[in-house]
Formats: sequence, structure tokens, C-alpha cells
Amino acid sequence: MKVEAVELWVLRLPLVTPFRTSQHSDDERVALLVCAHTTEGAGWADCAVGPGPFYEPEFLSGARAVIAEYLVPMLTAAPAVTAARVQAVLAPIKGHQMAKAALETAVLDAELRARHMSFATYLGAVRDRVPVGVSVGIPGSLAELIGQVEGYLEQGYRRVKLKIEPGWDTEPIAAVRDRFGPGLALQADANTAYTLASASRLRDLDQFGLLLLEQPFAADDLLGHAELARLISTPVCLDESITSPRAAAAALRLGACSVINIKPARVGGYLAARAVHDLCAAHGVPVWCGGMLETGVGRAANLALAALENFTLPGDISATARYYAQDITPPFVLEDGHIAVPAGPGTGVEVLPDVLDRLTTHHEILH
Ligand code: SMG
Ligand code: MG
Repeated sequence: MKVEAVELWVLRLPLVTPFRTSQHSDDERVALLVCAHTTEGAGWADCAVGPGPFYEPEFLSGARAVIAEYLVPMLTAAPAVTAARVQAVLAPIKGHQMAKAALETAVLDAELRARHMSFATYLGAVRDRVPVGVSVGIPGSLAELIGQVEGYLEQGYRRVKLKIEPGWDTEPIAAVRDRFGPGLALQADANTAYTLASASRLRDLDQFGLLLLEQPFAADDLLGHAELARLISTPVCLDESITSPRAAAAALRLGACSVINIKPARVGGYLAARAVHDLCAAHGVPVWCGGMLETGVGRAANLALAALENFTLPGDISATARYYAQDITPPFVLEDGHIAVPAGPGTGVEVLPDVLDRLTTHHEILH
């Protein structure tokens, strides 16, 4: 198979609820969609970058530039490409995991569509539907938070993740626990907002029986996380720190976490995501699938990944309606707290051309 061209779209999708983390607030997703045109057909991917370098160093304009100036010319020059070879072809370029992941995913989608095989079958899924959670941004008030959580629980979500930051941690967690009781599967995500100096404050959270505390410290602070993990009883989960299977191995060896959030884009694609999954399974460490406010194109592939055996905790893969009034694929719906894993070839979803047209702010074809 040869990659002949890559088509890029930038599109703006308004969010139904603004999403604020400790680092940044979004009221829309500016999505970067890629389509790889190959000799065996086309494949799609949602490049999971944010609009600015607030979650991670990578961001949309940077990803567009590295894709256009470096990655696509290298891919189209390669005489034969399969998804399994994409990382090797692109290896001379340092970093840019999310940009590389998008190209690998688009090539994989094309390959699997040509073979009439789904992502789920290819990756080794063991379930045809997955239990899912919802990530609740930092709202304007406690009352607003309680109202939002109540709404999500009524819809059937299986676990709730609260975004926290210094000044918005013990109080909202206590209020949610108090209102919804000890049976609620609850976890918190700090998106790197603390340092080890806050260890005693974070130890206060032990009283709330959280499933896990996600990424309290900076991405490169594996030693700090390892120290914290010895000081608190809440399981420490890493997100931003896990940038590759090798980073995951280092984190596990150091005792920096006992749970891992796998975001395929952050680790370099679905093949690397499966490698992190397998590594964690071998160590008896549970994993769950993270989210980057993906469009239906990214959500479909994430559902396939989340159907692997060691994804034992509900992921940040909510129904379309939690994010968008209008997505670029048909919507994913919540049924009894679960979302069905797509079974069709490739990601199993089709982009709606009229919606894509309507939401697009930039389009280019690269060779
Ligand atoms: O897709 O449901 C989603 C968002 C889940 O909280 C979420 N993601 O750190 O885990 C995380 C954040 C990063 C996204 S910032 C836009
Ligand atoms: Mg996170």
C-alpha cells in the first residue's frame, strides 16, 4: 500500500457545555481531521490536539505544520506503507506524537477498511459494548457542579470524574460524595496543577474513597508521583506523563502510579496504546481510555480500544450529546451506561459530508 495524498480539515464544533480544566477553558473543539488517500482506499483520523499548548506541548497549528512540512512528504515518499510501519517511516522526526498518531490511525483505517476488518477485531477487543464515564469540568459554583453531576447520573453514566485545582478540590469532592453517597464511582483529575508541596492537602482526599487521583504533578515529575503514591492511599493515575510505552514502563518501575489513563494520541497511536495496555496487563495494573473531546471519528476508535481486556475502568468516552449538538458522524448514544463498540470495517463510522462542509474553516490537500 502506498500513501498518495493526505487531506486535512480544520473545523469548529461548539461544545454543549464549556469545559474548564486547571489549565484551560474551551467552549468549542477546534478539530483537525485527516484523511489518508492510499492505493487501497481512504482512511480517517481525528488528530487529538488542543487549540493551544495547554494540555501538552503539541497543539493544532504546530501539528498542521509538522504534518504538512515533514510527515506527509515522508509518508508519500515511502514505497510501501502499512500502519505497523508508519512510526518507523516517521522516526527521523522527534516528538509530535499526536500528529504521528493521526497519520498512523488514518493509514490503519484505510488498511482495515480494505480488509473488511474492524478496529475492535484488529486490536483484540473482548467486548461489544463498554461501560463509560463522564469528565466534569470546573464549573462556576458548587450548585452548578451538583446539578451537572445529577444530570449525568440520571443519564446513566457509570462513573464521574471531577476536574480539580488548588482551591477547587476538597470542597467539590466532599459535596459530590455527600450528595450522591459512597456508591458513586468518583475520581479526580488535576491536570498537573499541584506539586509535592501539596502532599498533605492531597492526602486529605483519601477520606473520600476516590477510585483514583489523576496527574496531580507535572508530566516529567515521575519521582514526585512515586513519592506521593507512598504518602496517600488513593491510587495515583498518570495521564500527561505517559507519552510512550517506554514512559509507561518507567512509571511502573518507579512506582509512580498504580493505574494508567491511555490516550492513543498521547502515546503515539493505537499500536502504542495496545503496547501500553499489554505492559500494564502483565504488571496487573488496570487501565482506562482517556478522552480529548474527540469527534465521532476519534470516539469510534477509542471505543474499540476500550473493549480490550485490561480496560477494567470506565473511560472518558461519553455519548456524543455530552459534547456536541451536531457531530461530524452519526451520534454515539448511551444505553444502560454503556456505548456499543462499532463493528463495521475500520473505525466503523462514516463522516457526514454536509456537516463537514458546514463546520470547516480550513481545508488542504498534501502530497
Ligand atoms: O473527551 O471526555 C473527554 C474529555 C476528558 O477530561 C478529559 N480530558 O486530562 O483527561 C484529561 C482531559 C484532557 C482534555 S483537555 C481538552
Ligand atoms: Mg487527564
